[in-house]
Formats: sequence, structure tokens, C-alpha cells
Amino acid sequence: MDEVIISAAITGGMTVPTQSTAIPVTPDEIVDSAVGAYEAGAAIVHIHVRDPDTGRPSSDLELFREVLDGIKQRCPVIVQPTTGGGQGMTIEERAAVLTEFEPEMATFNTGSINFGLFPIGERDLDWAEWEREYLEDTRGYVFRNTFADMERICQMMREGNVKPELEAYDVGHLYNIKHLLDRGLLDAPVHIQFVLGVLGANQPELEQAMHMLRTARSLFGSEFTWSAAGIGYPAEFHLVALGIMLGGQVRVGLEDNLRLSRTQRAASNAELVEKAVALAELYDRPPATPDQAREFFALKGRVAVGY
Ligand code: KMH
Ligand code: ZN
Repeated sequence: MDEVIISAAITGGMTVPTQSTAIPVTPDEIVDSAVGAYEAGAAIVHIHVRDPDTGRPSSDLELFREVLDGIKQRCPVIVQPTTGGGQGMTIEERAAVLTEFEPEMATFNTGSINFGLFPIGERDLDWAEWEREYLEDTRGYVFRNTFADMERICQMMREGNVKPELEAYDVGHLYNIKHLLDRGLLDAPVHIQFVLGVLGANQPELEQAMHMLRTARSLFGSEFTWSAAGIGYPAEFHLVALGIMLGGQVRVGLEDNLRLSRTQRAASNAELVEKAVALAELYDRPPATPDQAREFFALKGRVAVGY
């Protein structure tokens, strides 16, 4: 399709608020920021929630409900909750959004990786005690997505008619997806998001992105769609450019990157989306509307969600 589907990852589950005052924390802030991202051109908003008092990533379903309902009331964007969650959450806690809300789409993490944010915690900032620990504890953190976990999430996604966005952080994850497809646990065509730049997995070099894209093409032929997400700056916009140029879809947002340019921090998710829109328009790929994205992914529609 000519249009490009822009996804905005609004707040995330691995960063902490002292990293940037722009990170939305309370349900109202998350809703406002998601609506702002939609107005700037995002067709999908990817959602985590945080404890409104501390900003700590949370799996509280009532916080998710407030955010999902709030966004649904204000705009037609596709709402894509996380099943990746944050550090310390069990797979059951992470996946509970699937049965509770039966969203149109949700993330599906396709392999276990180390997920290191401890170098950020070594910076001399005025951290809250929990923030310093949260970042430091990632030195020993494994982002767990075993085959048993993935089999369970496949089943839950099918039961809720939720379209999985398959997060692939490394090339081996593509073979995990192939395995799940061969076992009949996933439905083709699959939608894969290449996530490059997590410390512990593949890095946001164009050669690595191309290697993953070529590998996906050899494994899935024409039976997949894809999106690109770069972690950090300038990785986020390098992968936006690549996704736009090669006919893929793209993701930006404060979950992944806090900078608008080398010298300027992003003030909002909308600003990051605006920059992606500007790049897309330069390449003659206008941003897709949520309904165009729904058609592209054959989603069940927002009337069929469970919230
Ligand atoms: N946090 C990311 C690097 C998820 O939430 O399930 C990717 C992500 C996964 O957004
Ligand atoms: Zn996420």
C-alpha cells in the first residue's frame, strides 16, 4: 500500500520518568498523549501503563481499562496493548490484557533476550530510589518469552481474535515465528515488527535490518507484513526511513526514543509522529488512517473489542 502505517509507542515499560519529563505517567496523561499521537498521524497507539503515583511500569488492569476506554471515547485510533509489560511482571500478568479486553491487536514477543538498561542508571541524574534499582536490576534481567509462554499467548490471541504484532529483536526470533506457524499456532499472513537496538539483542544497523528482512522474506515469502522500530536516537528515525523506503510500516514514540534531534529532546509523542509523517511525505507515502490500517491487517474492528 502507498500509505504508511505509523504506530506510536506512548510510554513503555522499561524506562523511568526521570529520563524525560515528556514520558506520560497517569492514565489521563497517557490518553492525552495517545490522542495527540493520533492527531499527528498515528494509526496505532501501543500502550503500557504506569503507577500514577510513582511512574513505575504496572500491569494493573484497572489502569489499562481507564486508558483503553479513554482513548476509545476520544478517537478511532487502533489501540494495541502490550503483552511485554515491564521488569518483574509474570507472563500471566503480562498476558491478562488479552482475555480482559480482547483488543484488535496486541504485541507478541517472539523470544527471550537480555534487556539491559543499566547503563542509563549509571548516569548522574536525580533518580528516585526505585528508578535507580529498576534500571540497575536490568543487569540481571531476562525478558522471558519461552516456547511455553509463546504457545499460551498464541492460544489466548486466537481465543480473543486479537491480531498479534510479532516483535522480533533478533534474527533467531524469525525462526521461532516460523516454528509457531509450522505448528499451526499462528495464522498467516503474520505481521512482524523488527525491533532493533535493545542491549541484549540485535542492533539498529541497516545491514542488520536488511538481514532480518531478507531472512523474513526467505522464511515467509509474501505471507508477512512488517514494521520497523529503532530503539534510541538516531536509530528510531533511521528505521523509520528504512521502513518507508522499503515498503514497510514504522513505529516511533517515547517508549523507544526520547529525542527529536541530536540537540533537542522530544516534548511529546506527537512531535515524534510529526517527524515520521514529514519523512513519509517526502517519500510520497502519506500516513494511513486507522481504518486503512484495519483493512491492511484485517482487524476485527473496534466494535468487537471487549472494553
Ligand atoms: N519495549 C520494546 C522494546 C511490548 O511491549 O510487548 C518492545 C515492545 C514490546 O514494545
Ligand atoms: Zn511496549
